[in-house]
Amino acid sequence: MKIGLGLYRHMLTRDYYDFARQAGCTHVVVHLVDYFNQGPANPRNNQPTGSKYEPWGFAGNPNELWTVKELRTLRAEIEEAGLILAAIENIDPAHWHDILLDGPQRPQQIEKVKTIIRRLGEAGIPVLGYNFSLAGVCGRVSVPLGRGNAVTVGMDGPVEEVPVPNGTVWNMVYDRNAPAGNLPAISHEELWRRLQRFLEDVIRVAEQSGVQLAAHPDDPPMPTMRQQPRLVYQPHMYQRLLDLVPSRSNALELCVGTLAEMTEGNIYDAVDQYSKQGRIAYIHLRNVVGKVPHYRETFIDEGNVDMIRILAILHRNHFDGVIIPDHTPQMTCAAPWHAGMAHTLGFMLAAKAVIEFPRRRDADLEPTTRGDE
Ligand SMILES: [Mn+2]
Repeated sequence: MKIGLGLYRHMLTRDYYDFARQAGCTHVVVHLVDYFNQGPANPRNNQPTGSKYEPWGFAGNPNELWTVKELRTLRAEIEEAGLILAAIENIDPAHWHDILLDGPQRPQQIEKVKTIIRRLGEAGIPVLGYNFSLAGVCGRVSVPLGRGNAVTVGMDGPVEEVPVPNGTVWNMVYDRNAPAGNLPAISHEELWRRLQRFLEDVIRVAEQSGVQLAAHPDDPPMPTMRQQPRLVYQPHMYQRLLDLVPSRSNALELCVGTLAEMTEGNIYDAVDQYSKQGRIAYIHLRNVVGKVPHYRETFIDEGNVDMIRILAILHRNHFDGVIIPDHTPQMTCAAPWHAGMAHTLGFMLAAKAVIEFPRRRDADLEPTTRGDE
């Protein structure tokens, strides 16, 4: 396993790359979509939070796709800092809203996504993470209920199914001039049909480009949010996604925290099941207490999930991909995001050392004192 750090768009600077190296990372996962763009309820020093029903921010320019030159420059800057660019996480709603919504621009947007995938391949970036979700991350609250009064996010019970307004998808506004009204509710089967069509349309290009598409589960994993169905809200639903299109390019961005929030199954079986199949592109690591709709995110070393056990399962199943911290509670200091990440990465490094070199550890623990007797 390899340890990495996820960086938001405004963090793509040498200082953040150096921070990642200093904290022990070899890899980074990069968000090129600026989730925070003009979003008043979405401060930049945290994970994108929004509020229960407010969007994160505004989507990007529909006519500007990331260029090969941009992607190559990004990769070169990251490599110059001694790191490897493991993945780009998420597609801008500006480029694929009508794929999610089955709207009139779908055919053109399929071509856009194919272009994005080809360009990633040309730039030598092996993974594109995505989230096939209409309502996106929503319905959560930020509360100072973490250890030591840390501000953390979670759900404090069932939320009102406030519909998604027209012009918004996946928590971002892609059309400020959309007509008044809301997205019509659709069925779960219709959402699966849209995903299947999407994967069938782009998977050959992904294969030819050497790029894996990596699906994040729905966070929070409720059956519906804002009157829209969720795709992967129980652990077994990931298998349906994999089985839809059997290809190495149809892979998972497996989020341990989100899976642990689900009401069915158990997290250890889920991690075992999916890592055994070799279909995990990379992993989000996060701990949590409770399950939807009553849960909150915790620090890595507390919460309901035995993280050492998770990492041991991944090691046993020969997972050799990248693991990044997902989110952490905000630590009370001048740099809450940095502190939370450094704390999580320190834990991950120690766990990895113990799991990957158990014999060395045992040998060190036993004989030394005996010689001094
Ligand atoms: Mn995640």
